[in-house]
Amino acid sequence: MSFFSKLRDRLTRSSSKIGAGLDDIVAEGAVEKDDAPEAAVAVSPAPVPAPAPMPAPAPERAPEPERPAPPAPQEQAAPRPGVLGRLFGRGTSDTEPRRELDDAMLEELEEMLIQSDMGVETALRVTANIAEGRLGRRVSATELKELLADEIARIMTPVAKPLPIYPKRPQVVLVVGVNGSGKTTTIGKLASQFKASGKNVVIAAGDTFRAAAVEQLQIWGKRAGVPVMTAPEGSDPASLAFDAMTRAEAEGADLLMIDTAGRLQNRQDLMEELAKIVRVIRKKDPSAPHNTLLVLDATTGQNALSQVETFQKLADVSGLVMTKLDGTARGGVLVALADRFGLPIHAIGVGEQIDDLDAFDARDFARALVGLDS
Ligand SMILES: Nc1nc2c(ncn2[C@@H]2O[C@H](COP(=O)(O)OP(=O)(O)OP(=O)(O)O)[C@@H](O)[C@H]2O)c(=O)[nH]1
Ligand SMILES: [Mg+2]
Repeated sequence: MSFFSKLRDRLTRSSSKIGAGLDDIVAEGAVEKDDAPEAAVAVSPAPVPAPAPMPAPAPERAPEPERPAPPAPQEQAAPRPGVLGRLFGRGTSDTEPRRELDDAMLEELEEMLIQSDMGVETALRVTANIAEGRLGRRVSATELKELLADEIARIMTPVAKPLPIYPKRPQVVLVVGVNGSGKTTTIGKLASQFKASGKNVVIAAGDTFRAAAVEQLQIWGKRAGVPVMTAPEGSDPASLAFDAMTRAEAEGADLLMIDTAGRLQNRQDLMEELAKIVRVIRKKDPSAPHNTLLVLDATTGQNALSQVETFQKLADVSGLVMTKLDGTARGGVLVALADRFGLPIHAIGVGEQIDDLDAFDARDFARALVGLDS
């Protein structure tokens, strides 16, 4: 299964209710309008041979001639375009209900986007962009989804960047985040993927708080054929990071991925410990860590925004990985993050298996989020 299909399936199944929300918004408004199918004939006096049945409500006014054709060229070839299809230059989707894009509809759209954790500011701007030049027009849910996907993709495209690989050896990748966000799993997945692409990878199990975290990494390490450096439980993670750098250098490793213990933003002591890890790594290589990945759990919704703020202060976050997009109705938070911080989003996770993590693709994400096919 392609990553897009997986993303779309999982986002639509358990997450983004955006697609369904848009269907509802349009359907609701279309029903409210008291324009029965016959009205379509009334407003289109031109004789139409073999009119197709038209469950869709009629437009209340003549469509504007400069209206761009919706991006569904294949539908033009539909055998029975119908009256509305001709009016709007559309084919089969003329059976879709349409609703006039007015203030009430925009408010509902805004509300729905805010509920999907897109954040108030981003939701307002996205809605305003959709409204621009289209007020008073009648749109179908599919058109609305296309418009929304385009807006989201426009916000996300500048941040969709795979983890950059530098010529520096070893390239040090420090992985940080709050408890349970998916750091260890993400390291396992990334290490396996880099190893499979021919990179020489070393992992440092810098979560010295929990023995289970070390075991978890060792399992991933075995699976990927990647050495995992560990230290006794309770020992100083900064000194493990230092030792790991020494070993990675000695072995000529391409990548050193350093796992860290989960830390909540309000645990000052743990946050200082993180700063210490960075200081110690820099003693070995002033340009390290070359990447500081903040792993965020999509199910935390808006809280992800404050996590970015806090970790940025301490650890100079260079990029984000968003996990658990398969288990949440809050996928919109990724749009808010991109809009607010502009930090690169390197990868997204949609499950617990190794191939459930992939590079972030703005267009795929936008279309999956609103429930459109690729
Ligand atoms: N559904 C789903 N589960 C995930 C994903 N990524 C990680 N998980 C699960 O989330 C749980 C926590 O993941 P970990 O990788 O242990 O998280 P962590 O950030 O290392 O946790 P701490 O070390 O305790 O801070 C595990 O059960 C993972 O299997 C994902 O993309 N989707
Ligand atoms: Mg962990």
